Amino acid sequence: RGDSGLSEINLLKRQVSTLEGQLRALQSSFSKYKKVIMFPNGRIVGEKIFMTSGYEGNFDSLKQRCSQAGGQLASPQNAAENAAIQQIVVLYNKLVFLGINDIQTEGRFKYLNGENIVYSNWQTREPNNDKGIEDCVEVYSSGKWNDKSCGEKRLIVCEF
Ligand code: 289
Ligand code: CA
Repeated sequence: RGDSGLSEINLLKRQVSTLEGQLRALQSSFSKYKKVIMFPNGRIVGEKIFMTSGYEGNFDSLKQRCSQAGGQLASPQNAAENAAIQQIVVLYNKLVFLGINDIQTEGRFKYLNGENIVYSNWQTREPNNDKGIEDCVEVYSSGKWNDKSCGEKRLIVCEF
Protein backbone atom coordinates (compact mmCIF):
# COMPACT_ATOMS: atom_id res chain seq x y z
CA ARG A 1 0.00 0.00 0.00
CA GLY A 2 2.83 2.39 1.02
CA ASP A 3 4.87 1.59 -2.13
CA SER A 4 1.97 1.83 -4.53
CA GLY A 5 1.02 5.20 -2.98
CA LEU A 6 4.56 6.50 -3.60
CA SER A 7 4.72 5.36 -7.22
CA GLU A 8 1.33 6.95 -7.84
CA ILE A 9 2.71 10.25 -6.52
CA ASN A 10 5.77 9.92 -8.73
CA LEU A 11 3.58 9.24 -11.76
CA LEU A 12 1.50 12.34 -10.98
CA LYS A 13 4.69 14.42 -10.59
CA ARG A 14 5.85 13.30 -14.04
CA GLN A 15 2.44 14.14 -15.53
CA VAL A 16 2.43 17.62 -13.94
CA SER A 17 5.91 18.34 -15.24
CA THR A 18 4.92 17.19 -18.76
CA LEU A 19 1.86 19.48 -18.60
CA GLU A 20 4.03 22.39 -17.42
CA GLY A 21 6.27 21.93 -20.45
CA GLN A 22 3.29 21.80 -22.79
CA LEU A 23 1.81 24.94 -21.18
CA ARG A 24 5.10 26.84 -21.65
CA ALA A 25 5.21 25.80 -25.31
CA LEU A 26 1.59 26.91 -25.83
CA GLN A 27 2.25 30.25 -24.11
CA SER A 28 5.24 31.01 -26.28
CA SER A 29 3.44 30.01 -29.46
CA PHE A 30 0.32 32.03 -28.43
CA SER A 31 2.47 35.08 -27.79
CA LYS A 32 3.91 34.79 -31.32
CA TYR A 33 0.51 34.30 -32.99
CA LYS A 34 -0.83 37.35 -31.11
CA LYS A 35 1.92 39.48 -32.66
CA VAL A 36 1.21 38.08 -36.13
CA ILE A 37 -2.55 38.68 -35.86
CA MET A 38 -2.13 42.21 -34.49
CA PHE A 39 0.26 43.25 -37.28
CA PRO A 40 -0.33 45.95 -38.50
CA ASN A 41 -4.04 46.62 -37.98
CA GLY A 42 -4.63 45.69 -34.34
CA ARG A 43 -3.77 47.10 -30.94
CA ILE A 44 -4.03 45.40 -27.53
CA VAL A 45 -4.84 47.53 -24.46
CA GLY A 46 -5.33 45.46 -21.31
CA GLU A 47 -8.10 42.98 -22.09
CA LYS A 48 -9.33 44.91 -25.15
CA ILE A 49 -8.31 44.43 -28.76
CA PHE A 50 -8.89 47.25 -31.28
CA MET A 51 -8.87 46.21 -34.92
CA THR A 52 -9.62 47.76 -38.31
CA SER A 53 -10.38 45.90 -41.53
CA GLY A 54 -9.84 49.07 -43.58
CA TYR A 55 -13.57 49.32 -44.37
CA GLU A 56 -15.13 52.79 -44.56
CA GLY A 57 -18.83 53.56 -44.13
CA ASN A 58 -21.40 55.62 -42.25
CA PHE A 59 -22.03 55.15 -38.53
CA ASP A 60 -24.86 52.59 -38.90
CA SER A 61 -22.86 50.52 -41.34
CA LEU A 62 -19.74 50.51 -39.13
CA LYS A 63 -21.82 49.63 -36.07
CA GLN A 64 -23.46 46.72 -37.90
CA ARG A 65 -20.16 45.37 -39.23
CA CYS A 66 -18.48 45.35 -35.81
CA SER A 67 -21.44 43.64 -34.20
CA GLN A 68 -21.61 41.07 -37.03
CA ALA A 69 -17.96 40.25 -36.30
CA GLY A 70 -18.82 39.64 -32.63
CA GLY A 71 -17.39 42.94 -31.39
CA GLN A 72 -18.58 46.53 -31.22
CA LEU A 73 -17.54 49.92 -32.57
CA ALA A 74 -14.49 51.18 -30.62
CA SER A 75 -15.57 52.86 -27.38
CA PRO A 76 -12.49 54.13 -25.52
CA GLN A 77 -12.91 54.32 -21.75
CA ASN A 78 -9.52 55.86 -20.96
CA ALA A 79 -6.51 57.66 -22.48
CA ALA A 80 -4.61 54.44 -23.24
CA GLU A 81 -7.52 53.04 -25.26
CA ASN A 82 -7.96 56.36 -27.06
CA ALA A 83 -4.23 56.38 -27.91
CA ALA A 84 -4.54 52.92 -29.49
CA ILE A 85 -7.38 54.17 -31.73
CA GLN A 86 -5.37 57.30 -32.54
CA GLN A 87 -2.47 55.10 -33.72
CA ILE A 88 -4.81 53.39 -36.20
CA VAL A 89 -6.09 56.80 -37.42
CA VAL A 90 -2.48 57.87 -38.04
CA LEU A 91 -1.50 54.54 -39.68
CA TYR A 92 -4.40 54.73 -42.17
CA ASN A 93 -4.48 58.55 -42.39
CA LYS A 94 -8.27 58.24 -42.04
CA LEU A 95 -10.61 59.49 -39.31
CA VAL A 96 -12.72 56.93 -37.42
CA PHE A 97 -16.15 56.97 -35.81
CA LEU A 98 -16.45 55.83 -32.18
CA GLY A 99 -19.25 53.76 -30.65
CA ILE A 100 -20.52 56.94 -28.97
CA ASN A 101 -23.35 59.30 -29.97
CA ASP A 102 -25.95 61.76 -28.67
CA ILE A 103 -28.74 60.63 -31.02
CA GLN A 104 -31.19 60.12 -28.15
CA THR A 105 -30.63 63.39 -26.26
CA GLU A 106 -28.72 66.30 -27.79
CA GLY A 107 -25.55 66.99 -25.78
CA ARG A 108 -25.67 63.76 -23.76
CA PHE A 109 -23.10 61.42 -25.30
CA LYS A 110 -23.59 57.72 -24.61
CA TYR A 111 -22.06 54.37 -25.47
CA LEU A 112 -23.99 51.96 -27.69
CA ASN A 113 -25.35 50.22 -24.56
CA GLY A 114 -27.05 53.48 -23.54
CA GLU A 115 -24.68 54.33 -20.66
CA ASN A 116 -23.24 57.82 -20.27
CA ILE A 117 -19.59 58.14 -21.35
CA VAL A 118 -16.97 57.97 -18.58
CA TYR A 119 -14.11 59.37 -20.66
CA SER A 120 -13.88 62.01 -23.41
CA ASN A 121 -11.17 63.80 -25.34
CA TRP A 122 -12.97 66.64 -27.10
CA GLN A 123 -11.12 69.08 -29.31
CA THR A 124 -11.38 72.67 -28.01
CA ARG A 125 -14.85 74.12 -28.76
CA GLU A 126 -16.29 70.64 -29.44
CA PRO A 127 -18.86 69.18 -29.34
CA ASN A 128 -20.64 72.03 -31.16
CA ASN A 129 -23.45 70.17 -32.98
CA ASP A 130 -22.59 72.21 -36.09
CA LYS A 131 -25.71 73.03 -38.18
CA GLY A 132 -27.66 70.98 -35.64
CA ILE A 133 -26.78 67.68 -37.34
CA GLU A 134 -23.74 66.27 -35.48
CA ASP A 135 -24.61 63.27 -33.27
CA CYS A 136 -21.61 60.98 -33.90
CA VAL A 137 -17.98 61.25 -32.77
CA GLU A 138 -14.92 61.18 -35.00
CA VAL A 139 -11.28 60.92 -33.86
CA TYR A 140 -8.67 63.22 -35.41
CA SER A 141 -5.02 62.21 -35.94
CA SER A 142 -4.27 64.19 -32.75
CA GLY A 143 -6.54 61.78 -30.86
CA LYS A 144 -8.96 64.63 -30.17
CA TRP A 145 -12.70 64.18 -30.74
CA ASN A 146 -15.18 66.10 -32.88
CA ASP A 147 -18.92 65.57 -33.10
CA LYS A 148 -19.83 64.95 -36.73
CA SER A 149 -22.82 63.96 -38.86
CA CYS A 150 -23.42 60.19 -38.58
CA GLY A 151 -23.99 60.03 -42.36
CA GLU A 152 -20.33 60.78 -43.14
CA LYS A 153 -18.08 57.87 -44.09
CA ARG A 154 -15.30 57.01 -41.67
CA LEU A 155 -12.78 54.18 -41.09
CA ILE A 156 -14.02 51.21 -39.07
CA VAL A 157 -12.31 50.32 -35.78
CA CYS A 158 -13.95 47.57 -33.75
CA GLU A 159 -13.15 46.44 -30.23
CA PHE A 160 -13.24 42.82 -29.08
O1 289 B 1 -19.65 70.34 -41.23
C1 289 B 1 -18.89 70.88 -40.16
C2 289 B 1 -17.75 69.94 -39.82
O2 289 B 1 -17.02 69.66 -40.97
C3 289 B 1 -16.81 70.51 -38.77
O3 289 B 1 -16.37 71.79 -39.16
C4 289 B 1 -15.45 72.42 -38.28
O4 289 B 1 -14.28 71.69 -38.25
C5 289 B 1 -16.04 72.51 -36.88
O5 289 B 1 -17.13 73.40 -36.91
C6 289 B 1 -16.53 71.15 -36.43
O6 289 B 1 -17.17 71.24 -35.20
C7 289 B 1 -17.48 70.58 -37.42
O7 289 B 1 -17.91 69.35 -37.00
CA1 CA C 1 -18.42 69.34 -34.43
